[in-house]
Amino acid sequence: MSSQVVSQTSYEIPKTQRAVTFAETHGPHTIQTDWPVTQPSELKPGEVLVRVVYSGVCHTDLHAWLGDWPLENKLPLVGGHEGSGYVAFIGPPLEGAEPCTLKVGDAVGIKWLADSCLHCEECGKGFESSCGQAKNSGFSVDGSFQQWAVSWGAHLTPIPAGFPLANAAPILCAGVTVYKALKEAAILKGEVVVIPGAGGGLGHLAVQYAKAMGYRVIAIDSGAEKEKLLASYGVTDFIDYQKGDVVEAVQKLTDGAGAHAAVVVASGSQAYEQALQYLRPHGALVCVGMPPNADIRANVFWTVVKSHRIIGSYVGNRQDAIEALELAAAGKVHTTFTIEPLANLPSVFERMHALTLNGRIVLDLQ
Ligand code: 8ID
Ligand code: ZN
Repeated sequence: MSSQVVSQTSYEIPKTQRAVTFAETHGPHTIQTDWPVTQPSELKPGEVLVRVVYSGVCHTDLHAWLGDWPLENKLPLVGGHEGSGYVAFIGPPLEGAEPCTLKVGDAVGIKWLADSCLHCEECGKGFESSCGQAKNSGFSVDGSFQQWAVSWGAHLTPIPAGFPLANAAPILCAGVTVYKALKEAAILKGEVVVIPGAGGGLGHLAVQYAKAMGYRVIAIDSGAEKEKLLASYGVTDFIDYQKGDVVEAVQKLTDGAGAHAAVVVASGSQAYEQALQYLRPHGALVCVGMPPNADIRANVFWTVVKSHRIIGSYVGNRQDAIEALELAAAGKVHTTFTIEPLANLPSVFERMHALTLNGRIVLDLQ
C-alpha cells in the first residue's frame, strides 16, 4: 500500500490508476492496475475530479452486480457510491450556475446521487434523487471503486473538518439513507421504531440515528455477533428473525400495542410482510431495503382502518447528507467498519451475500 493521501492545494494526476470493474452483469470482477484516469482537460462543465481515499461497500453495489433490479446500469462499470476523498481538480463552470464553492484539497463525499438537474419540480422540492436526469454513482456513471473518480460539484458533500475519511464513507449512502428514512417515518420522541436488518451496513447506523433522534429502538436481525454489535450502541431490544415469531416478539416488547414505525433496511422481503402485522394504527412502514422481485402485500381494509402509512424512501438530498455527516462528526453516531484493500471487493460481495458482515466494509484506495 502506498503512502497516505492527504489534502493538498494541487495534485499530480496520473494517466492510469487502480480500479475494480466488471464488464457483464454477474460476470467476473477485474482488478485493474492501469484503468484510465479522466484528465483535467477532459472534465466537462460542472464535473470535478476526486482523489478517492476510501469507499464503503453497500448492498446496492451487490444488487447492481447481480442484476437484481429492473434498471440497466452502464457496462463496463466501476461500482461504488460511498466514496470519501479530496477534490483534485475542478472542471469548467456550468453555464448559468453558481460558481463551484469547493476548492482543490477539500474533503468531500461521493454519494449515490452523483448529479441532478436542480431545476425540475422534484429537485425544487428537495426530492433530488427522483430527478428525471439523475446520475447514480457506481450505476449509471462510474463510482468510487477507483482512485480518481469524476463527480459533480453541485452534489459532492463537504466532509466536516477533522472527521476521518474512513468513518465518513459509510455515512454517504448508509447514513444519509437511514437518517432520511427516519425523518420520513414522522414519529415523535419516545415512540417505538423497529429496524429489521439492524445488524447490516444501513441498520447499524439506523439504530444509532434513531436513538439520537429520541426514539425507542427494537432491532431485528440474526445471530449473536449482530446482537453484540447492537448492544454496543445500547440497543438491548433485539429480536432474532430466524428464531421464533417476529410479530409476536414485537407485540410483546410493546405491551401488545405494536410499533409506531418500521424502517425496513433488510435486503430480504419477509421483513416487509411482518412489519405490516406489528405496526400500531397510524404506524409508518418506511421501505428502504430493496430485495429483488419483491412486492408489498397490504390488505386494503386494514390499511384504511388502521390508517397505515406505506412510504418509499430513496437515499436523501444534499441537505440530508450534510446533516447525517454532522451528527456523525459530533459523535452521536459511530460507523462500525473494517478496512480492507480494494482488491478484496469480490470477497466482500461473497460475505455480504452470505449475510455474515457486521456493519460495513470500507475499501482503502490509497
Ligand atoms: O435509498 C435506499 N432506499 C437505499 C440506499 C442504500 C441501500 C436502499 N439500500 C438497500 C440495499 O440495496 C439493500 O437492499 O438497503 C438494503 C440493505 O443494504 P445494506 O445495509 O448495505 O445491506 P447489508 O449490510 O447486507 O445488511 C442487510 C441486513 O439485513 C438482514 C441481514 O442479516 C443483514 O444484516 N436481514 C435480512 I437479508 N432479512 C432480514 C429479516 N427478514 C434481515 N433482518 C431482519 N429480518
Ligand atoms: Zn448504498
